[in-house]
Amino acid sequence: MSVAPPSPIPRLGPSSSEADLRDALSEAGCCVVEQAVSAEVMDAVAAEMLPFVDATAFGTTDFAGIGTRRTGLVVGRSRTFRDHLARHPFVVSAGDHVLDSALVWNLSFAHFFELFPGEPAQLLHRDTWKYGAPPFPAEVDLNALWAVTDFNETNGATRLVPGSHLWDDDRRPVPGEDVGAFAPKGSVLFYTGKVFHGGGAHTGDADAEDSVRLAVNAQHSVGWLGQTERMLLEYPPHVAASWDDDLLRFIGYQRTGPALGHWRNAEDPFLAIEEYRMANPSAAAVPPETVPPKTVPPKKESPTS
Ligand SMILES: O=C(O)CCC(=O)C(=O)O
Ligand SMILES: [Fe+2]
Repeated sequence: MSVAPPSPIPRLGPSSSEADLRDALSEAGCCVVEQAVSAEVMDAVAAEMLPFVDATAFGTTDFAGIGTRRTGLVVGRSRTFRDHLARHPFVVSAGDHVLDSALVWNLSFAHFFELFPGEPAQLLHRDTWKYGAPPFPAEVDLNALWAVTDFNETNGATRLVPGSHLWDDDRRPVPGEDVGAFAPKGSVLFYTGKVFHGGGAHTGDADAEDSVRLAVNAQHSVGWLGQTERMLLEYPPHVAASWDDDLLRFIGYQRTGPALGHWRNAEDPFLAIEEYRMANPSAAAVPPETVPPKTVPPKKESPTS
């Protein structure tokens, strides 16, 4: 039986409207917003994260990828992520649309991904499988995968099955149904938790400049689900007091339902930040935003070559 060619991944630009973004996500469950930020912003994220990656272990399973490293604590380590990516207007609009069944939605995790030459394609999957729960009636997750380098035909651009967010729970993709999310550096790929997708095969030359595919994966989830990262443990008030209030709520300093997410005597957890700021007035001062410096990420050895 021949398979119908997959529909293309919708492509938007930095000046596309909110309506275009909503339509793309409703119909395909995914889209690329080309060059949502400048290449300099991505270089700054890479420069902030690369000092930490050598302490990160490679994956130990086919799914995690033995040629893939995922380094955490992106919110704390990358000021550029906090200032330019975390609450980017496209992210906020996409989350408000896809996760609209919940009163609030949060950042669930933010990881810095390195995909090295030689890494095979990842199993096509739905991210909602990670919860080990019965199928959800609505979308609970939304990914923003930021292209810190180009995503192209050879360096493992994510493969997706547009429209598969609407499939029955027992349907699985067959070969030929997935398409590559090619995207220039600075773009953001959105896909919902129900869209089948997976990292592509990295068939590129390990000796080429910029051979490692770099990405920041920010995943967002409805407020009534557990965040993937224990962010309040990672970013307690003495670490995070100077951050923007909206960002603080977004990482978990907020109630997440009518009677959910309390702190102490059923209080709003944002009070923990306010009390810390009152006791430590200088900690509340937000340092002025810096222009991201232009830097080129160093080349890495491939563990699979
Ligand atoms: O790296 C990618 O392109 C996607 C990775 C992914 O889907 C996952 O690890 O869940
Ligand atoms: Fe995934």
